Amino acid sequence: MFRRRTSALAVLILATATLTALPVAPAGADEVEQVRNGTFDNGTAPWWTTGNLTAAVTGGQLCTDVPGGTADAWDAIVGQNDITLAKGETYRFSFTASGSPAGHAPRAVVGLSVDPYDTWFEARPTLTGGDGTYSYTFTSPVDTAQGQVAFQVGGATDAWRFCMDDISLLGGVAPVPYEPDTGPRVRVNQVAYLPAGPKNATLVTASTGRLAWELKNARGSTVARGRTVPRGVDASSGQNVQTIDFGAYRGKGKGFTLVADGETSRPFDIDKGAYEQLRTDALKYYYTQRSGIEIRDSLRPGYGRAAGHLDVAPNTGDSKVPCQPGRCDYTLDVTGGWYDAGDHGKYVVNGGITAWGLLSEYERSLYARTGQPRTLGDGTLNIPESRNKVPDILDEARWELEFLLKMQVPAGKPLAGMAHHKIHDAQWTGLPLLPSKDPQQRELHPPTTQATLNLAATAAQAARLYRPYDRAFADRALKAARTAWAAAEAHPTMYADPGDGEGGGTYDDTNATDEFYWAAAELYLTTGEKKFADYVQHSPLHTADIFGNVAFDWASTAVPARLDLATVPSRLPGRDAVRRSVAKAADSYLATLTAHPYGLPYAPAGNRYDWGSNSQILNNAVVVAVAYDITGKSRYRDGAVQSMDYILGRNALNQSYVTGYGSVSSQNQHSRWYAHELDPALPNPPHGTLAGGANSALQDPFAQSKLTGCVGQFCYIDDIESWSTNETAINWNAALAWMASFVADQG
Ligand code: 9MR
Repeated sequence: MFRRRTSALAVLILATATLTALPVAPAGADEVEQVRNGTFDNGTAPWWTTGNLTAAVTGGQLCTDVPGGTADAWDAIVGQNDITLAKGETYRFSFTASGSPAGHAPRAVVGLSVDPYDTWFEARPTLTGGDGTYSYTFTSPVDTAQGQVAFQVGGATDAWRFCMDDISLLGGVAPVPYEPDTGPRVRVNQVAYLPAGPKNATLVTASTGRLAWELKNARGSTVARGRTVPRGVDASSGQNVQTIDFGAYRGKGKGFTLVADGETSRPFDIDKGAYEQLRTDALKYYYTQRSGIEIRDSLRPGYGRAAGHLDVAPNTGDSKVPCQPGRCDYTLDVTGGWYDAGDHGKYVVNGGITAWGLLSEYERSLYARTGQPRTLGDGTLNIPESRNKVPDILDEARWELEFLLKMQVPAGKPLAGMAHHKIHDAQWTGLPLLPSKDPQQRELHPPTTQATLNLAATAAQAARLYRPYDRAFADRALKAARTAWAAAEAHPTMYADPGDGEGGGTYDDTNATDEFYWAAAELYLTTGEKKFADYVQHSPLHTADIFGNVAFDWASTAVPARLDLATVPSRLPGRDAVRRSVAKAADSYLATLTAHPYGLPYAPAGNRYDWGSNSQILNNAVVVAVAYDITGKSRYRDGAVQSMDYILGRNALNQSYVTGYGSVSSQNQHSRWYAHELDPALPNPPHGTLAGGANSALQDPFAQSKLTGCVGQFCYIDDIESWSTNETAINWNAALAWMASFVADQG
């Protein structure tokens, strides 16, 4: 499970006030359960452990092997945070537990989950080999939403096994149900529609009959009117909705509103200027994600910070990073690259798909009918490399590419040519934490086939795109790509361990067929060599329908291969069929969009929005946009453009997911350095930062405490604690940048 905030909790828990443990009192009928998933029916989340424990559900209980030889009880903990307690309320704390061998007496604690870790109740039952049930009552001395229930199982000389079940904290007051403020019921793209583009809105209403709508300009004069189309109950929001199509209006201007059913929408422009700005901002995002370089305040006012993970204390630094203990006998200089997201990790598969996103945005500008290379040219992004005669988007992508190349195992070492999967902290750190202040040991994790092929694919793509600007780099990249390809062929099934999630994400994936197809495609497009053409044509993915509910993401990279084979000039036999397959896929995303009353090309199975759904929506839109680039048919251009509406405000929450765009936008994305919500001295994320978006699985406790039971689009909250719905990530912004550039290119 995902443990983002455990390390700060693994420190000493101070016993400040031990309250009376009374004999069991009967629970009142109206008492409220404060513990979530205390019966482990849904895995172990949101329970966390210290790094020396691995919790798993066995026989319906949470069990863990506790290592021997720790000094104190709090050296090994299983706990749950975000427990709400009310001052003066009496609680009954109960659980079932067993220990093997018998005789261990762990500390069962209710206390504060953050510094100074006050203890409000503790018990130390001596466990028997079989299940014992323990029950206590105590009165809370505080009001808090930062309570914690914890089992401190450390301090024993010998290893033992601890199991627990039916953890309950009954009492107090019911949490106030969370009601998002969704504002006016007319939902529009709060940023801008294109004057000659599609213009659609969604009205939330109890009405089932057609209603009148009016489009008003900034002075309040009605400039267009019409009637709504009832659409019934929308599965993705659970609401009765109607749609409004005002695409016939071709005027231009700022501050329009749409009025229907007595409600006035948030204002919007009809103009493409905002997309020019977004094209730039979505790419400028990467500079402040950079590792290993000082961020200059003169280039990003308000965002200047010291370089992260160079060898300046308290950083352990990325210039001599060892493998996880016992995994290799060398260290690597893996400085540079972008931090993945709100954490300080750097992951090759996600770095790879992100580098592809930026390189593909650039490559599109060279070949697409509406492409404009100068909009991505030198001097566009205000980065240290601006004015070096290389397009800024290539300079920015190179910051990551150089890092990816450093992750390759050197010649002469075991698995030479493979790429390490990731490098990150040994333990999860808390928030906020500037990159330069991270004290954790950094570690390389074992090489994987997927990471190696991500390196091969992007280095091969880089070789053709940087050649006009830097021949030596192009040669070096191509050589690394070939080496990586050969290494992956020799080790075709070396996958990341799904359990390797302490201190960083796992990015595990048990299928590399798509990465092989992608790397072969990029190597072919760069070299034209028959060996790679043959590989592409014999890949089972070459003719398969690879366009699912989610066209592509970090784990599934066949579509990037198909898109590049369809658009980058080559002599590939059967290229027309490749191009037709993209248009066919786009038709199916368009069918989804047309059927959707919020107009998005995304209808996940079972209405289960996925982690990073906003990027998945945008990636599906990329396929539709490429179909336009290939065919010139306006239905694809319009569908791709319309997909932006959801991201920018035409959604059930009536908010834009891009910071600084729209009158209400995400501001508090989970990040250790844009942590303004936790520390007013730190900034919010920069304008142009995309939030992950609705995620039905609600993996983080904060989202669970607010959103349990949410329907589709409502599974999102703009709070820094919600890492599963509201993180920022490099791959997500790449999808935004690509689409912003496409829309800005449409006149
Ligand atoms: O974006 C990733 C998502 O697809 C996965 O389901 C999730 C769990 O593995 O991880 C997400 O990526 C996170 C990564 O593991 C660590 N850095 C932050 C990333 C965004 O949340």
